[in-house]
Amino acid sequence: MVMTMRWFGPGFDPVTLEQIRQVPGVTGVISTLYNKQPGEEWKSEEITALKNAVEKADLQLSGIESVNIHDAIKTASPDRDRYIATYITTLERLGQAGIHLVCYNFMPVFDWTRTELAKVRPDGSTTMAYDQSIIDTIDPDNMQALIERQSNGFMLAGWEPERLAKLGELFALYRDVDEKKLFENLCYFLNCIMPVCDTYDINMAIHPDDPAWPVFGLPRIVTGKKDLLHLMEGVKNPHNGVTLCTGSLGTNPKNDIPDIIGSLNGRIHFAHIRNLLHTAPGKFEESAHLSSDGSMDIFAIVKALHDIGFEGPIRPDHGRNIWGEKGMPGYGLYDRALGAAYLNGLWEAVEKNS
Ligand SMILES: [Mn+2]
Repeated sequence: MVMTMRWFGPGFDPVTLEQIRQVPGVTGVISTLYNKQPGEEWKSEEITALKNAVEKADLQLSGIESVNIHDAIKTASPDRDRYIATYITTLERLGQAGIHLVCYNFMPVFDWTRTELAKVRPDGSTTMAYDQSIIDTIDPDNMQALIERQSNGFMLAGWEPERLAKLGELFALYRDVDEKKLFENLCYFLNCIMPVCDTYDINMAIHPDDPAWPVFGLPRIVTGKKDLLHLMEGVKNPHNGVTLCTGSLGTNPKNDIPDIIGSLNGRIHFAHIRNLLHTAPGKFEESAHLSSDGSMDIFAIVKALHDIGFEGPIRPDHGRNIWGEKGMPGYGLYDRALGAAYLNGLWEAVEKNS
């Protein structure tokens, strides 16, 4: 595996590449052109500038998270082919720049959802938390405001105000899109982009839905083993793969993550590892990465990845804000660095014992 951290780019991320470079064992970053709207074309110069900035700091650009997918593609609007053509152009340019991994999601309207972005834990750290009983009382119109209020002033991935300003129109687009249609639209998109992925050896890695159940009545199609295997069968090309995100799949305690890892048979292209503490059904908070701090067995997850011979990028996913850091929720430096060190330690132990 290749240990990486997510980096949002200059002007957006208060964490610097120089800081990331000093985290032991981290050799790459996962980044994006953070100012790009879904459906916008990425220019070659912009991609090269990002890559050069990363390499100048003696790190590798190990993949892109994300190239976001326009709602026209997710809903099969009449203009979807135009947006798919733009997506293919962007993939071509990423391929030409030597990028071989693209993470994306196929969630309607809302990306990841939390009800609290700075819940205070008993140790004084703050973390992101989710409570379905709160979501059940919230008007989706108020969701953007709820997230923005707690964002420490940062723009958060997937919560672009420009896009969500038209929430009513967005919901209307999805009115007739059920799970079956959403799945068909995903397969249509993947079949269109597989040729360019084959040409440039680009692994597409779908991010599971977070949380792993329908929110605000919108369909979800990437929630567990059955869905993932269904999608791998739906488009058999090995470039159609998965981002194994333990924090998203793990929102449903019934998801057996080591078993999912074993079943995906070489189709995991990227891994996000973090831990959650389940406090009640539909209620959880993001804990430290350490197994004993949450509800997941992180050792078993790392071992399962090692056992399948996983060679792709791993990143410590969300961390808490600790030591007074006023970081982007989930993406402060310190706790993610601790996470990377812990995951590297587990990996070394598994490796030396095998
Ligand atoms: Mn994730």
